[in-house]
Amino acid sequence: MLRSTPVTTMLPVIDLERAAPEVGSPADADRDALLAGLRAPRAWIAPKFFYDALGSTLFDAITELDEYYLTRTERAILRAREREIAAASGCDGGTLIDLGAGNGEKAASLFAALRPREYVAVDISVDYMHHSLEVLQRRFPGIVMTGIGADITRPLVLPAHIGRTRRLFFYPGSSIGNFVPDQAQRFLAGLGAHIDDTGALLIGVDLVKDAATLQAAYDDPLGVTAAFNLNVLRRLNRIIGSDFVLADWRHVAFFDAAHSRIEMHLEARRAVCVRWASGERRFAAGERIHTENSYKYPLEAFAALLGRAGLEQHACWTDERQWFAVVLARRSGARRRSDCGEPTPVDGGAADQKR
Ligand code: AVJ
Repeated sequence: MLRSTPVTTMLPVIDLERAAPEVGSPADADRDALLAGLRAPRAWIAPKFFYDALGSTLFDAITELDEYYLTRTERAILRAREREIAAASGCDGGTLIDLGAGNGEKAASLFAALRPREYVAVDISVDYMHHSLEVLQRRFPGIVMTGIGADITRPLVLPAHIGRTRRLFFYPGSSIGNFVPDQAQRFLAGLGAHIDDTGALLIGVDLVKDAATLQAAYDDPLGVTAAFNLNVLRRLNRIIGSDFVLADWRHVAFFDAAHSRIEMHLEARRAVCVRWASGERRFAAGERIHTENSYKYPLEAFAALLGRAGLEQHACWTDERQWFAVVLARRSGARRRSDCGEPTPVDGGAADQKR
């Protein structure tokens, strides 16, 4: 890749994942976790492994699908409510921290309304992010930008130069749904530790709805989600040197109402034996590898989860169908800054839940 423009050399992109390749590094932890998952009686792969360069591109393609309502619905909410969101979040002149930034477009669409002084993009796919951030920096030369390559499922470490007040953590897309509720609580509490009374969290949450709509969003007829799911096996082959044959596996996705989550799996089409340097695993025909949970919350359940994490819902915006919610949270008991002001009351629709 050509990295010779002036912007590139000035734009700090810090790769925490590759910073320390010695024993005990994130790469080793990843390999260990993958092997443990493969050897488990019910095999599993953590969803963060979806996002190599191709996986991130396939995810972007998913967001274009008619069936995948999440991204489009969230975008519509953010667009329609950006003024209220800006007023309620009080990020003006502060630091916008984008967790799982991807190409940064979602955050960028809020720059004009939020008016951050600083933008920090955090994403596990650092190569993918690097290019996007260069493009963004050229479009918004007035905003100080930093890219951080980091696995947000690990405790977040922010470089010392990142602003401490008026931080707005932005965690869109319902990525919180990848965590089981206990993990989600710990993750949110961890974010709370980086937020003072002037800070907030703006988070996207996919809401419970009819199973057919949910199912279609994760099993599209074009097969993009299937490709996204199967791509994780290519990734595995590279990371642990395994010999998965993609044609031996099939994409499976369904809504588990009891857990209120979509589950994605890869199912063996026939009996297969997968080998890697230090071992092997036999899969019977029909046996599955669990690759993702995507939790869907009732609004009240999500507010309760925030509460258990030491945060509280400050405002919430949803679409007409109540399919998706954008929630603004603060630390519980945070003293309101005098210049923050009340969020603009939203016009009375049943879709708006405010504290
Ligand atoms: C990026 C985690 C929000 O769960 O909807 C999309 C990932 N998986 N299609 C989601 C995903 C299958 C997505 N998140």
